[in-house]
Amino acid sequence: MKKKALITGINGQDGSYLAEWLLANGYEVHGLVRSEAFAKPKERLNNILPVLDSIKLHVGDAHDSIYITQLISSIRPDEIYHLAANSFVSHALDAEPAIVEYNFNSTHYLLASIKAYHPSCRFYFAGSSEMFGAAENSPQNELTPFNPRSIYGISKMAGAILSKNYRRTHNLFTCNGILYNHESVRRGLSFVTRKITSSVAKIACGQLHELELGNLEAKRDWGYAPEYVEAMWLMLNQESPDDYVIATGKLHSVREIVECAFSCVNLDYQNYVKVNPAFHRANEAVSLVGDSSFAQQQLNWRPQKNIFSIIEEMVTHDIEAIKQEVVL
Ligand code: G4F
Repeated sequence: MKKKALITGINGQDGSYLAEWLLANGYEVHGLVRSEAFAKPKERLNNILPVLDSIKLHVGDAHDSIYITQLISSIRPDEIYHLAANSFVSHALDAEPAIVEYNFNSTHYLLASIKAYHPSCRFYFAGSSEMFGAAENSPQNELTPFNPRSIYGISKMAGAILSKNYRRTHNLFTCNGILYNHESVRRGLSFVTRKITSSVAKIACGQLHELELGNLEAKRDWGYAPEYVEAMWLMLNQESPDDYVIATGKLHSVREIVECAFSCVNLDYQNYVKVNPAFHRANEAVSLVGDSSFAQQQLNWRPQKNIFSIIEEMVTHDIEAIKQEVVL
């Protein structure tokens, strides 16, 4: 019999790559999307268009407890990947209640429903390097204490602790993936790599004349999204559950990304990039970099593609999209 998986946030970057990976590995794939996605299907469902006929889509909200209970009871999935979240690291005060409420409650409802109605189901929680925040040591690994500095990081830390608690107290098979930044041609346009590659493509095609960014010296540990979703699957397919850092272990600055993207179209970034303090973030003093040795040993997972080839792929993709009149 086919294994069944449910992915919340299937239409996002990670959800769509994970759906493809699971289908290729013989799974029956169910995906949860919010009804708002259907208001802008071209934009919000674009990532899953190629697999739309092969998956079962459920329209609902992960932070509607009754709906979640019904969904889990009716599908009875073998694995749940909880990827849906408010995932932009915003520092806007008015966004805080929604981020905390959605990110924490959705995780709680899923875990509580699994415990009550389908305790053999394995659960993946999408944690984040943001949970380390102002980390005490570098690089960070699974033993590094959490010290989040953004409301997003706080909400993710709470979800990860809850998920671990259901593992220890209720014996559920739950895994927390502590993923560092991971990019691809499906990255949302507001994240810095895609903001840069889509703007470079527009500049190269004469549709834009400058690019405004925040801190060019900010550094991140950037990996490749399709590789990171394989790590999620590997986590749920071990003998026992655990938490894993998934990272490249290499730090690069926003300036290096900008330089690389502009060099793909033979332009000098200094003629186009303006620093706008509105895009600066407070509390970003620490450059987080991950140590994924535990995942390398236990899961036999390794980061492969470096960020500069990912950026080249993204610029090429975005130029092609503009030529085909896709609005970026
Ligand atoms: O691309 P970003 O917005 O990603 P961020 O905040 O690191 O968060 C991403 O990765 C986390 C870790 O995996 C996830 F938890 C989270 O959900 C998300 O996927 O920003 C990257 C860096 C930051 O240092 C930011 O300050 O780029 C810097 N930056 C500089 N100028 C900018 C800009 N970021 C954005 N979005 N826009 C700018 O103009």
